[in-house]
Amino acid sequence: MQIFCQGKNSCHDEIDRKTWKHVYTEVIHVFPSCQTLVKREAFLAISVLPQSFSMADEKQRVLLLDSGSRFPLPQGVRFSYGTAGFRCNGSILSSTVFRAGIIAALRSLKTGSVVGLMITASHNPVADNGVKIADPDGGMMTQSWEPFADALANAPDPQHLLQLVLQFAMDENIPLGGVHSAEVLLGRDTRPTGEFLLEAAKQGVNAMIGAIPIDMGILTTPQLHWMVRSRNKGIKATETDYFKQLSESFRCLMDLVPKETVKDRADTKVVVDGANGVGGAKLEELKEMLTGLEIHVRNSGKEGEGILNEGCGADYVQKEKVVPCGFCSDDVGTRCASLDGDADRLVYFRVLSASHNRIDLVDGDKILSLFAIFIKEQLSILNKKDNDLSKELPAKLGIVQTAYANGASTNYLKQLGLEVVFTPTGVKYLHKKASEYDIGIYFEANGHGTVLFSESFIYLLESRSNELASTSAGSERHKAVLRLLAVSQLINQAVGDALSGLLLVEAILQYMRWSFQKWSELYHDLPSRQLKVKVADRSTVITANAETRVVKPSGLQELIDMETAKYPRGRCFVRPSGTEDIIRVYAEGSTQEAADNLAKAVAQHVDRLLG
Ligand code: 16G
Ligand code: ZN
Repeated sequence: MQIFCQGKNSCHDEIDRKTWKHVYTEVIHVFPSCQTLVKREAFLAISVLPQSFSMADEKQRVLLLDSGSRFPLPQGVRFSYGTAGFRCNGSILSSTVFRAGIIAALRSLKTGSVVGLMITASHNPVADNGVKIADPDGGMMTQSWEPFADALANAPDPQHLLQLVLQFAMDENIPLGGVHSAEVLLGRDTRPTGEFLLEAAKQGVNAMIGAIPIDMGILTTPQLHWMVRSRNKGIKATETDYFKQLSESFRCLMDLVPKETVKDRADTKVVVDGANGVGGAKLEELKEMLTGLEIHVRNSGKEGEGILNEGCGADYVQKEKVVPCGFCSDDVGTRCASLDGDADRLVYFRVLSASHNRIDLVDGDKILSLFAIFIKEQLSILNKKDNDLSKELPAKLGIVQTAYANGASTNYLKQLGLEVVFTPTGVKYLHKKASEYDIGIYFEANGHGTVLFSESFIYLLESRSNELASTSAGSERHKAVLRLLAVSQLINQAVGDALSGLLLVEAILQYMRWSFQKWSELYHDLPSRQLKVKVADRSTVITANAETRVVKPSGLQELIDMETAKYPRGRCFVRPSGTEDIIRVYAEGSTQEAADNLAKAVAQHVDRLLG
């Protein structure tokens, strides 16, 4: 070993990290005929180790090089962690998933907690797949690690990969070589490429000494996030526990529906489009544990039922505003819901005319409004003014939306006296903002959202519940506290979850005695239009103010303002997609024609400037 360094440094300890590359090159010249790539790489890595590195460190290097060589980077593709992890055609994703396994293991080593790795491409076509990492709190991986994730995913060969890992571990103070142990929970949806990508993820985790991959099987994305969060809180976290928590909190909410309303309660039947994905199958299991709700699943993903996300699912229904496959004229008037491929999005709809392919859509904005009304009502029952001020429990309630929220929904929520704030598109932004409140409700119009309760507020609710149970059990105030606690149990605290969202919607509709129509007519959406523009480089568009203003290229925002001013109630913004190589244009106006024209005019400006 030392031969290679003689004449350079007499002691390996003195080889600075920065000179490793130089030594690599040199060694490659000395031994151009090593038998195999793996052996040569492993040998090289060991040969440049400072003596202070232990055998365990050496083993780690050999392991990374060895396993890295089994997952070569595909040619001509650049991977980017994007809004929701890496995504592309599933057949070329194994090197990326392998590397995501390494990142997840490092994240677990760094935090000393369990993390998650989910293999899914959500609402995208069946041939696509993707991978994302869940942090110990069950939320998305911290953004500060995204540049490292991007670099690792694109490392051209095992040596670069090794170097990146070693450098990052050093920068982040992550002890390697098995000093600490790590655990990564792995989940995947029903995509055909999921199984072989799972194997790549396992090998990625196993490439870090001390890290253990735990295969949790086929899951919805929110189930995996829930499991990670629960495991780190010391709560039982199997799928059975998940179903138990959902069904029990749902029963609790249903038991608290005022009895006098039972006779004229809302319809208890809901038909659910499972997008031929994992959500449909899970809902079939969950529904067996529920009482007071009749769930019928279509597009459940069973053999012969149809293709994942093709002509069905939440994304299709919300974007196209048409009847999904599997639904027909028999369904006219029935309350229906759509999940996306990995069941983290939920929208509702009612078939108006199957022959004309018309639906009445209730999107994420209206689901948010329903949740907000219910929670506000429970808080006001709880804080009803009487002589005893000590019984009040003031809560900071916040609503988080993105620029895609229909303007009519924002007006409606503000008129209710609620605090509404905006963030850029992507769950990681909305979730973070919502967690700043005692109760934060966030939703994207596409149906991804949840209700977050702060730990301290849950603690206050629990102590208030105990107090009221002994002083005024069964009082309206007591029931309101119990309802809020049940909501915090039912609705996923880690990430938007279509299954728990569906149960909460159904329980609230029963409580309010609302028909679908009543809910749908809370406010009328302003007509809107979305367009995409293919551009040479989407990163040339930089936005500010939660994506509502363009900062770069200069002059574009002025053009948007000029076009928008032509339309009463006009609103328009453009942003680079986080998942596709395009610029998205969104416009609203008082008529559909106005929205269409505004979107078209702005799209033309974008195309002219950047196309
Ligand atoms: C991803 C995001 C979703 C966002 C969408 C925007 C997560 C889990 N998912 O699907 O929240 O609305 O990207 O896509 O964060 P776009 O950037 O292509 O418009
Ligand atoms: Zn999804």
